[in-house]
Amino acid sequence: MQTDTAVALPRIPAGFERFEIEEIEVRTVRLRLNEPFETSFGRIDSRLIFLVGVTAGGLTGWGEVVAAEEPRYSYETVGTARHVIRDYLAPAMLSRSLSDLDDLRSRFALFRGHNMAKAGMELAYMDLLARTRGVSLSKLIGGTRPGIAVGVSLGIQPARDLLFRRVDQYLALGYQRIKLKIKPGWDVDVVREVRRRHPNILLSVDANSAYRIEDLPHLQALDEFELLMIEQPLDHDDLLDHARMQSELKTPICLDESITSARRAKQALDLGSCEIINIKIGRVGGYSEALAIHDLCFAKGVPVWCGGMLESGIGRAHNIALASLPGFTLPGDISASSRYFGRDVIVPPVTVSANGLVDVPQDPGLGFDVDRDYLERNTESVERIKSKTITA
Ligand code: OSB
Ligand code: MG
Repeated sequence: MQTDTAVALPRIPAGFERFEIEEIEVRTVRLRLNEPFETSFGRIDSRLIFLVGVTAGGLTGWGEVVAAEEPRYSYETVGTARHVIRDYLAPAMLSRSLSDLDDLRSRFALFRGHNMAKAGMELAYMDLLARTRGVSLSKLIGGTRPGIAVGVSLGIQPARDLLFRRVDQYLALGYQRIKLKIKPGWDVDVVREVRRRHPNILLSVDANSAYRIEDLPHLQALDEFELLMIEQPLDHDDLLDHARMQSELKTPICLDESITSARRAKQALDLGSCEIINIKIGRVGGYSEALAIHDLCFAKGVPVWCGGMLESGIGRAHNIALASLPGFTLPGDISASSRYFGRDVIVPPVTVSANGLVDVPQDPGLGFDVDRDYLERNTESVERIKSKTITA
């Protein structure tokens, strides 16, 4: 039996507060992307950002539901999340006073799935809790890093030269790791050329489930490029074929889509389906599950890193707090606000230093102000949910 080194991880300290949630605001805001983002499942030019604001005692906590408009990365969409929050999660949150994160988690556990919707609500609650206590979110969850290492995720480009230029541009900005989206027809040759141009950078690829186990011989061609990892080569819900593939591949497999809970993470590690895990708070249903996956991997010495979903600054600020935990030893997909949007919903925007670090804010909660006027001007829909009454 493996004996894990005992590690004392700081966890959310118990408090005495009980929240009477007064209002839950559910808002969608359209933000144009600076440049279209293309993956193996399609191309988008804007993000319909889904924000949740939870108010109690004169303070508002903010969360973001990372679901996209179409069910491609995940079965959840903006539409399903709006339905599930309005009809199930918000009533559960408002039904009686709230004692702690575990109380909220157990109310939501009565409903199956819909992790992104649940996470949006948990995020808002955690920001509210941190603001109420006057501590940063990072401090609240036991973060230890003053700054986090970041990389950039580069979509499939209309032409190779455009990709090579993007790579140079982001390296010049200081990003510590380049991740290339791949799919059949945009993979080995592209990666070979990027590696030839940059023999020493941290380089990884993300397939978003574009391959099948039969493609193993093709993907083995990537082994010579000393990639940091190949992310999610096979189906979104697969663990077994990933384990078969990992046993034949030198390049570490990192799972993204397949890891939807701490239990799935443990099963993936037991099976040998991956050597690295990408943690996205939205995909796993919120902080409680993200922290559990972090702790599991930390105890086993499995590296984790924080994934991204082209979030607005609100979701990004939560990612920064999460990535300040000690087990996040690889650069995250947490780029500067300007990599995504002309203007972000938070002030100040997220910036990346010349050595590829993002500062972890020390101010209470998310540590950024929400630009409410800008939100208002770009809002597509807003609902305010109070106990049992929904007003537009
Ligand atoms: O697979 O990591 C992914 C964006 C949307 C959906 C899935 C993914 C991504 C990214 C972008 O790779 C990461 C980012 O926010 O910069
Ligand atoms: Mg991914």
